[in-house]
Amino acid sequence: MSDALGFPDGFVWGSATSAYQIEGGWNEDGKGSSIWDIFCREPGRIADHSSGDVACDHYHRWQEDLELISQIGFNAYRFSIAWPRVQPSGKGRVHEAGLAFYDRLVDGLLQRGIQPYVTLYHWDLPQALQDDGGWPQRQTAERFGEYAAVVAQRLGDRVTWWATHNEPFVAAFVGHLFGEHAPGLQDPAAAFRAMHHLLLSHGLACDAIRSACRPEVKVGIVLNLNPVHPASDSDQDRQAARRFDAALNRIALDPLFRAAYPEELAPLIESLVVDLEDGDLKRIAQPLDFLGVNYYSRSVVRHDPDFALIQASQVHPPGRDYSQMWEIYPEGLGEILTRVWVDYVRACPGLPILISENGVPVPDGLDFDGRVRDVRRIRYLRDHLVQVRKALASGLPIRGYFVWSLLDNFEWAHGYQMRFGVIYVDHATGRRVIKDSGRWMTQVIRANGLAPESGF
Ligand code: GCO
Repeated sequence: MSDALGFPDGFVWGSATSAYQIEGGWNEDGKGSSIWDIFCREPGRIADHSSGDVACDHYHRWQEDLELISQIGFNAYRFSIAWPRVQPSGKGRVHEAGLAFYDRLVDGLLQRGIQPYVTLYHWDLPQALQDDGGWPQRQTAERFGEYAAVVAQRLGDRVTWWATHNEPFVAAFVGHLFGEHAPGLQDPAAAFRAMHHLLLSHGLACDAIRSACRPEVKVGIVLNLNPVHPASDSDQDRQAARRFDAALNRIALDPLFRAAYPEELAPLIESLVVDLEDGDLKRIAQPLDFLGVNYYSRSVVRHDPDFALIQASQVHPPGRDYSQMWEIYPEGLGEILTRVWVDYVRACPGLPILISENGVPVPDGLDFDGRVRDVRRIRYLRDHLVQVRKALASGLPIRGYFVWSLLDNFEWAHGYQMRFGVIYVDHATGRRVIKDSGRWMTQVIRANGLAPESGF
């Protein structure tokens, strides 16, 4: 590293998206419906009554988007594959037109010198599999293994970096316990079973990818991880924070790295995951080639007897800095990276960490002269990159950083009200404008180090 603010040679600078959030083309070229296609049509599910039917129209505008990635200077791009494009009913028949789209995308990235980082599942389960019971059913994990094999056979000659899942916690609990994401259930048993099967399917997909790809393939998983802090020094709040950490972070980390669920959750897992079989945890705990960490914020937690499952819930301390969705807490990135390293990754020599998402929803828009001066986003990215730089300086094996997101896109239950992009999208016309944060990222990437905030 050249100087106090420089990053290591070869550091990966990327941006990230997901299929449902940007592609649109929801029923084109034989694509099957996903649970999000159906969920968005249910009244009251999406704040602005929108859907990903068109989204950023990336399905048609992908070449323009690749040009923009190039123009900003990112050397990597993380995107997800829509399972219902590849297998419209989630099993059996493989749909050539769907695979061909991703084929072109991968070729287009490689031609521009941008490394593809593929995520196989970013929450858009084929509806036909939901109709058969979805993630709470074990057979869905088996279907996912088959789907992984299909995609890996097709793209594995060119794609090195594969994430099986994005944020299994969110897919399981926000989708099956809080009911805020598809499929919109509020059922603890379904949520815990979904979590187990998502993790199991990760193990099955690891096997499938490794046997279909070149030996240098890198297989990992992407987790949402938050440091969890007690709302007060009381014993009750501290214990609540421990339980919350088990339910949010260790529920994925412990099975993946230690082949065990956290002991705080044992009674819930034993009573709810009725089909946990011998061998499942071993399959889940396959050696990883990388760990993807998505970081946005921390969780501050108090004892809460009203939330029966873990008697803990989140509070939002006054007087802090907030975005439209969460507290802005850059130190938390350093904290979670260090914790993941000490508690899990250090025991796996050679295992790199990727910051696979980091970004912020703050209001922004076109100014009179056509520029988007998103100064709060620049500040957010810079403050978080300072934390990454510090973690690198203390020896953590961090290989890359991906901004969430490339484009303003469909932010799930919030619809289009949240803008996370370093590229502004006019959702009425599809027009794209690189924001000041995108231009700032260009300077960071060129310098391979932190650019000053001034000038933007
Ligand atoms: C997530 C998802 C993204 C979200 C982002 C902001 O990882 O939660 O990967 O789809 O858009 O996190 O909420």
